[in-house]
Formats: sequence, structure tokens, C-alpha cells
Amino acid sequence: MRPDVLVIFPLRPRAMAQLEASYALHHLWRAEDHDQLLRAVGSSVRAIVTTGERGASAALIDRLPALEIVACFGVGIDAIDRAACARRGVPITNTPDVLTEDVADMGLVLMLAALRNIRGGDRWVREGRWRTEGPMPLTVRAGGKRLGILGLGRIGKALARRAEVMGMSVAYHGRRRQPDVPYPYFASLEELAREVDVLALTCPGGAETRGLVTAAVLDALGPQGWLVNVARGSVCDEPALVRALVERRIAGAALDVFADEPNVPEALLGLDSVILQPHAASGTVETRDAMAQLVVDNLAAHFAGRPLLTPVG
Ligand code: NAP
Ligand code: 8YV
Repeated sequence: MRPDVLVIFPLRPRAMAQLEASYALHHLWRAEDHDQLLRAVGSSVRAIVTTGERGASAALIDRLPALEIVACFGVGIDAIDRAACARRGVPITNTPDVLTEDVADMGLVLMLAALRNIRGGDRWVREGRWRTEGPMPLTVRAGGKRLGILGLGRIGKALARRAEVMGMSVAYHGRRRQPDVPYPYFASLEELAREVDVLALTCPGGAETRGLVTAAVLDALGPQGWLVNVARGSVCDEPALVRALVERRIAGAALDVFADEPNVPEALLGLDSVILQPHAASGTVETRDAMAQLVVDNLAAHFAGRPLLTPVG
């Protein structure tokens, strides 16, 4: 009998076809009545397929007594209740590495788009202001600026490499100094923010990092400082960020992630100093296919009794 798998959100088509061939899939995302589906199949579900955004709550996990594994399409697992999985001895897999370069690309693109006011320039052309008013207002050079990275992991390091190519200097904050990296370490995030022109967030979400970027950190970044967030919306105190932007206490922000996705604070929508993306940093065909394949391969390894490819430690 094919193992029962609960699909919280579908993956890429080729990966879904592979899953269809090997498992009995139960699609929570298209069930009109979640409760009814869980009552019908919950007792036999052996695996969850989910995404970084949708995760898996303790309430859901508790309804699946036969659960053996949670396979996440995404590296960030802050939306999965790790404690509930640990209590039940259920391993979690994620999709590290395969998305690193694309997410770092998005960090770089967002940073440059903010500093060079790419949105404003595009609008300047479309609205005919180039013809009527002449050149657009000047923008800010990236080269020579200082980039601070909160969370110098896989993505943070890939972003740092890109920033160095742009002629930027790099410093970082994390829970500890990393002896093998050449960049200056700041034990205090506020001190780092004071020292840099751009603060980029590339750490995990979740309880440990919730609200790390406070109003005080934003004030330390200051009116010439920019915030780039490709981590999780929860890492930043979003109301404090909105206030800092509205009051021009920071120069601008480039945001791929938000506290309550897909809801974005109304106040951000009208601000020229902000560039927004819909949590799209890993969203290339190539990366999403590789992430989806990793989900499929982790499940295959689990059900074949082989070691998982990318278990969360
Ligand atoms: P990673 O390699 O594990 O790097 C995470 C870094 O964050 C580590 O260097 C870690 O350093 C630091 N960190 C962890 N906890 C911290 C804390 N409490 N305070 C300060 N720093 C902390 O992970 P990754 O693969 O680079 O991914 C990072 C995150 O990016 C993911 O978890 C996810 O939330 C986000 N992401 C977003 C997108 C998107 O679409 N926007 C896509 C992929 C990933 P220390 O251990 O030294 O503290
Ligand atoms: C999303 C991400 O998971 O990997 C992560 O942590 O945030 C993203 O890659 C992706 O949008 C899939 O839903």
C-alpha cells in the first residue's frame, strides 16, 4: 500500500507527478473543509509535505498519530512546530543550499534597486517626466558603502561575496564570531547598525530572532541607512520599521518578507523609499524545481529506510 502523504501546499509539477506515483496524496490546500479531510485520513497520514510559509502547527501534528516525517519546501522552518515534532520523534527535512545563490541574488538586486531608486527611475520614464522635467533626481552609490549582515550563514555569505564584488565592505552580527570569516564581527546588532550604510537580514525566523531589529536598531542605522530583508518579516519590528520609514528616520527599505504575509502594511504601499517583493527570493524555475526535487528525494529516502538527505539538525 502506498504511504499516505498530506500535501499542505503543492510543489512543482514534475515533483508532484513523482509524489503521485509513489504515495496516496491528500491535498489539504484544495480541501474545502480541512477538518473533514483530517477526520477522514488523519489517522493514516505518515508524511507532511509543506512549505516555508505554511509550515505545520502543533494542532495539525497532534491530529496525525501515524506521522513519521515533515518535508519542508524551503530552508526556513520557523512555521513548523519543532517542539511538537521533537516530542513525537518526527524528523523535519528542509531545502538548504539549492536556493542560496538565488536568495542572495535577490538580496543584492533589492539593495541596488533601493539605493539606485530603480522603481523611481522606471516611473520617471513611464510618466513622461524625463521629457518634461529632464533627468531624475540623483541616487546613492553602492560601491564604497558598508554592508552589515544579520545572520552570516549560507545566504549571508553569498550576499557578502556579491557585495564585495560591488566594492562594498562587509561586517556581521550573529550569536557568535565565526573564526574562519574575514569580516569584522559585532556582538551587538545595534552597534553593527550604527557602523553600516545597509543592514541586510539573512538569519532564520522564529522565536529566537523575533523583533531583533528594533526601533533602536533602526535609529542606529539612521537617516542615511537602508534595510534589506530577505529573511523573515518577524525578524524586524514591522510597526517600528513603518514608523521609521514614514518619519524618514531611515533612508529606505527593500523587503521580500513581511510579518503577516501576504498582508503588507498599507503605509508601505505609498512610500517611494520602499521596494517590495512578494516573498520571491527563491522564486526561479530552476531553484524551485531543485527545492521540490529535494522534498521528493527526502521522502523517498525516508520510506526506503535510507538516511535523509537534508535533515534539520
Ligand atoms: P543558515 O546557513 O543556517 O544561516 C543562518 C545564519 O543566521 C547563521 O549564520 C546563524 O549564525 C545566524 N543566526 C541564527 N540564529 C541567530 C540569532 N538568534 N541571532 C543572530 N543570528 C542568528 O541559513 P540560510 O540557508 O542562510 O537561510 C537563512 C534564512 O533565510 C532562512 O532560515 C529563511 O528564514 C530565510 N530565507 C528566506 C527566503 C526568501 O524567500 N526570502 C528564502 C530562503 C531563506 P550563528 O549561528 O552564528 O548565530
Ligand atoms: C519559501 C523560503 O519557502 O526557503 C525559505 O525559507 O522562505 C522560501 O524559499 C518558498 O517561497 C517556498 O514556499
